[in-house]
Amino acid sequence: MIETPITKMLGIKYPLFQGGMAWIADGELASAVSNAGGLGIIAAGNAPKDYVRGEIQKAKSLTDKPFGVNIMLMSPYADDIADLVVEEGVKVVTTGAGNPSKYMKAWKDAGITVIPVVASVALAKLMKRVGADALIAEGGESGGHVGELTTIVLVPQIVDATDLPVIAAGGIADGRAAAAAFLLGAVGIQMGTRFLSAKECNISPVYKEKIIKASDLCTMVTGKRLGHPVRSLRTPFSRRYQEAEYGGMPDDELENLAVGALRKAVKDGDMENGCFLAGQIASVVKKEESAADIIKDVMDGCEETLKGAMKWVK
Ligand code: TUI
Repeated sequence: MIETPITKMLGIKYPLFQGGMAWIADGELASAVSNAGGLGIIAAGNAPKDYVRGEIQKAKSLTDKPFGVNIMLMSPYADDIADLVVEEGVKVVTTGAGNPSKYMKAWKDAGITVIPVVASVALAKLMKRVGADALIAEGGESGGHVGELTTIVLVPQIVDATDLPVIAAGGIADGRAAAAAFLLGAVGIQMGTRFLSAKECNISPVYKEKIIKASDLCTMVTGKRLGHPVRSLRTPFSRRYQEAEYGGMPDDELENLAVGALRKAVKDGDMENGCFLAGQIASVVKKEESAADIIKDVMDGCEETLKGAMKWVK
């Protein structure tokens, strides 16, 4: 059993979060993770308020355990979702792809536990000042929108930057990597890519198959030119995007190329036009299994690795 400040703060059994993956992390996946003792998180992504409200209500009907909502701050609906979490009495909010300072007072007044994703020491310090309860330090190995630093470099620096509990994310899909995160000073882990293979994860079978068959060099980062680097599987779409990016396509045309691409991957498994977000650790994901089995495998492996870590110490 691994108990840390984050299990105590949130009232959860395991210090393990499921990442807020846009169009993927719905009420069903989040409630399955929460029922299994982790923290399930519904992703608001770019979705409007009514869609997210529906997923929150679904999760409430499927679990009596705590769950969270992730707010993607670049979304045109971010302000609406910021209100929604207060209206719906959501207990935990995580944020990504931006600075959530302007919402902090309203969330804290509503008694919400706020855990922003940070990819730099400066944002970590700012989040401490504006009242964050904990931080998620997400390295660039992760899928989706990525920062500059890797997890092994970022986590200890975020741990040292404030006295807040830190959850490590990016490149973690098994017990070995989870144990490494604890050794870096994290008190919890967040996984996205590993949960893509969960039975309760409602993505196209093509997407799941691509993750299970992925190899070590299967992802790439596109979007740097527009200032929004995104890690995804190498597919005909991502290669075409990369060619356009470095071939001088005008910015507005390049932006249009990506419109709706996440949805096309998740719902239709469309390899030509869909963007299949995934972390570099995808090749470690070997089979489809329940969220509960994933959590048990990672936490058992983590304990075993941590106990075994003493074997070189004389
Ligand atoms: O947000 C994510 N991952 C995401 S968001 C997303 S949807 C999207 N679609 C198209 C373009 C871009 C995004 C898919 N995946 N992870 C959390 C995360 N946040 N990673 C890095 C950051 C981050 C980066 C810079 C957070 C804050 C930040 O600085 C903001 C500032 O203003 O200082």
